[in-house]
Amino acid sequence: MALQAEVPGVTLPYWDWADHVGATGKLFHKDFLGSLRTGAPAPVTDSVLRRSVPPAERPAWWPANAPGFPIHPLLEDSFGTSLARGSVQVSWPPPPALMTQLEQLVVDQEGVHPFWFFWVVLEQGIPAVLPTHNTGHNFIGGHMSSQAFSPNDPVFWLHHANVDRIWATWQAGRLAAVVGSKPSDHYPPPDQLSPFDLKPAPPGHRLGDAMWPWVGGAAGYDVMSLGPQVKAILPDFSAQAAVTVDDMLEVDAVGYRYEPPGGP
Ligand SMILES: [Cu+2]
Repeated sequence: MALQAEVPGVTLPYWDWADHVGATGKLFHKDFLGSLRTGAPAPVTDSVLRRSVPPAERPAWWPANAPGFPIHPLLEDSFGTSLARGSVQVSWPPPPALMTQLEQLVVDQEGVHPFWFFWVVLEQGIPAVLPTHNTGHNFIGGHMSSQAFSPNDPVFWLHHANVDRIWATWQAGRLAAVVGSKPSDHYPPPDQLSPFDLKPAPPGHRLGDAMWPWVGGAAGYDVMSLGPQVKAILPDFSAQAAVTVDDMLEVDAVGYRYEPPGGP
């Protein structure tokens, strides 16, 4: 809703990993996000995401004072100040039927909250069986494979919009499957430990945790190992109220509505 207030009708595209309608070929094209590369990371050589784009090739909406798409020197993480891509060969795309199964994993498994399984598979995937979020980063490679600085590549936002979409689908399925449940029931109880490592969820992953950098005045809370470097160029959010994971769980209230892959 905040975005729509700025630009009426604006939408956030997502990258349909399961590629129902040939998404990969449509996104990674010289007329949109630029081509993919295999092998060692190297600068993108087509599209407006090149370091320098000749004036005649800039689209009408391109900012008049932008010569191209340089990467901030503090955020290039050894990949250089031109947007880089390039990867080793990974298993991709994920099979659509397995993605559907993941979205439907909404009921407790012998007393263990299903979010533990859903979260791990959505984030890490299952090697050689179900590539998901992490593999998507490495499939693109270059800046996208940087844990801290992958948002340099605009495809990051389409990648994470798909994470959010799958999560929203899972949440809707869980609300329907667990009669009388509410959005906070999408999360494991605070005292439940991970069935994988018998530890609580890490900071930033728990229901009441503030979401960095929107942590308000909380001193010492910082999930970024590169915090000082990033903070030097970030706006200061400390005067704003903290935003918690719980605040963001009601996707309907936040104003998101997702079109199915391939369009309505
Ligand atoms: Cu990511």
